[in-house]
Amino acid sequence: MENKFKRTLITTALPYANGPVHIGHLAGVYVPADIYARYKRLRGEEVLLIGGSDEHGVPITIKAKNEGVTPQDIVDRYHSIIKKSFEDLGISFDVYSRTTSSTHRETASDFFRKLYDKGEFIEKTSMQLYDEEAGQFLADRYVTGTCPHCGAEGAYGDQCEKCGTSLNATDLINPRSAITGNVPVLRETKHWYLPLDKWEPELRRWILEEHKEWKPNVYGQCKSWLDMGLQPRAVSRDLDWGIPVPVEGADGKVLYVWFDAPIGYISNTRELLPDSWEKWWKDPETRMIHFIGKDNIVFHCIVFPAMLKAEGSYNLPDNVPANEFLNLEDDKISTSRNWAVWLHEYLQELPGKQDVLRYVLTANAPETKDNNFTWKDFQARNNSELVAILGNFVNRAMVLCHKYFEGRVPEAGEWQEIDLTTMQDADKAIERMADNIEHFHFREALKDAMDIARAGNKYLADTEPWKLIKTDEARVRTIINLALQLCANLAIAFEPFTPFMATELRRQLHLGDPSWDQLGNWHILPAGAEIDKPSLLFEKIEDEVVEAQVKKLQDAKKANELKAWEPEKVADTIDFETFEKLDVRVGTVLECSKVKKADKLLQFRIDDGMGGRTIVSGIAKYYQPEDLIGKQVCFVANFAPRKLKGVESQGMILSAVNADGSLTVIGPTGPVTPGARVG
Ligand code: B3M
Ligand code: ZN
Repeated sequence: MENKFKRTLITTALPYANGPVHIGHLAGVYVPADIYARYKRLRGEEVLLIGGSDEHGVPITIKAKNEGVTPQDIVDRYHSIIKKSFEDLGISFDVYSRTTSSTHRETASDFFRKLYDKGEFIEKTSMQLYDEEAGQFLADRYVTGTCPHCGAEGAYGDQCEKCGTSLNATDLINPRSAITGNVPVLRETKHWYLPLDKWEPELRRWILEEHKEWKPNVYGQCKSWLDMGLQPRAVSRDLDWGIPVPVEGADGKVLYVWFDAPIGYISNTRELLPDSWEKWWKDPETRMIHFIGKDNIVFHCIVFPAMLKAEGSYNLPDNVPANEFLNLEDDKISTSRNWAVWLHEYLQELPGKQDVLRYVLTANAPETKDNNFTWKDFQARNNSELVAILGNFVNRAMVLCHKYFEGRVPEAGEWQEIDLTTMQDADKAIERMADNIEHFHFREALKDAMDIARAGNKYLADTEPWKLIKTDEARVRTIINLALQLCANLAIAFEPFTPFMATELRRQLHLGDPSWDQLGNWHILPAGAEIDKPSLLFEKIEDEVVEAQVKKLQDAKKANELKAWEPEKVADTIDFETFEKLDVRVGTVLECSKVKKADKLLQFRIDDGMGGRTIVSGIAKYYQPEDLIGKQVCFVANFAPRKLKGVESQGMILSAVNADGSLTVIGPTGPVTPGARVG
């Protein structure tokens, strides 16, 4: 840490309490923040890890309305799911609170009031859509209509999901209120705006000149916002869910969710440390780091800093190491399509595998570009890295110690060259790891940690103590001593990444609670000290386990497609004569076989009561030939014959097209004489 700082305040984006958290949130924000916090603690530095749920905003009210419950019910439900799942994954928050807490309400209110009293806001009136029957202004998401760009129906007041264009609610053609379905009217409303333009020159200097070290994706996004020019931004909304605007004449108005949410970081620090929170926010020797995803960059690098500047007594963040997005099985994670791995479900379905998830998400962290999570990779990283490299090395070293030296750390003799090179390799990895963590390169840092285990495996393979034991026990003492010292180093190095394993390994080695400084200490386990019999740190993950997870995703995709299905529009009306032209009959399938060189086609011989006929039908994907032999089917008997793959088809077998596109053959519900007409 740079010397000018004494302590680090780490904040993590407050997840919206309108759903559980998924692996995308974890990889982008919570796992890296936790690695950083654990590392700092291990170094003995003063650090706080702040988290909490974001419980305001329109989506929460919409979800509540759809479910017929109150917004409070929604946030109570998801706050507890989220909080518990973070705890179970070992995210080591010093505080995890919520924006509906009384401390937050007071802190956010006071903050607004201070800016108001200082004259930092401008008041503006504008025309907004209003639902007269519901008696309320309509948030953008509460208005739907036709997209003015692509003509799609059901576009929202802030965005058309069909063409992706962002919209203003007043741009929609034929706008409707989502509450009553009525046509909204325009009505004048007053709001408070933070003039970001006023802060633009200072923000430019602060970011573009003084923080060139920020990650290129973060710096670049800030630069393009600044280059476009900043505009005043409304910090209040007409809504009945949120923190009331604490000034007179603001009935029915609440703080905009993006105004109160970042203040949540302050409130939660205050809730944890009512008497000493200020030093964490105002002492220039405190370094503040915001961990967020890329969609939150502008709020954390421009809007919140402008708020803090307007207030005047707070520090600005020193860094905002925002990450890109994580995809799942090569597809964008989507809450509405249920294309996600939900943390609370993972913890239930793969119990005891917290470290594996933490490891895989770190190894695939979307640090510089979008990255991808697949269950196959999850399995491979577990089996060929955690089990085969890390677990295997530790296990071998400890087993050998028990086999040859009764589970006591043998005394090392004089180091030989290979011992010294191994130590040097490990020392270098340790040094790189610290540097990488300090610079938020957690993916690289994890590789460095793994390199210590790699060095250990190589050491055992090169020295072959199991052969040497017959001829040179003294040398074997030295080798096992060093191997165990490497294990102890691994127990420290992995604490930020896989804390459950690290705790277990420290316990097995009777290591106590060593600090980061002990890394590179090759005498950390004293000779003669006892160690436990090793129990496996990681287990192999079998195919069935990941196959079940992939199937779960595919099922979700299917269910989603079905939800989106609508029956085809009914065709134009016809008269009886036209109907009568269609000659549909019932027949019995006598033979059925696949058509050669045509994977879609089945060939039927049908008893049609008229001497039989051959029909070819494109249903091979949905039926095995033997499924249909003996069954009765309906077919169009006067369909003009045509050749399919060289076979003449004399009619058409009727089938229904299901929502997922599959076909089901249509037949009578009871026995029918072959050749009978349907009508
Ligand atoms: N709840 C947005 C999000 O989850 C928002 C973050 C607030 S951080 C102060 O993407
Ligand atoms: Zn559109």
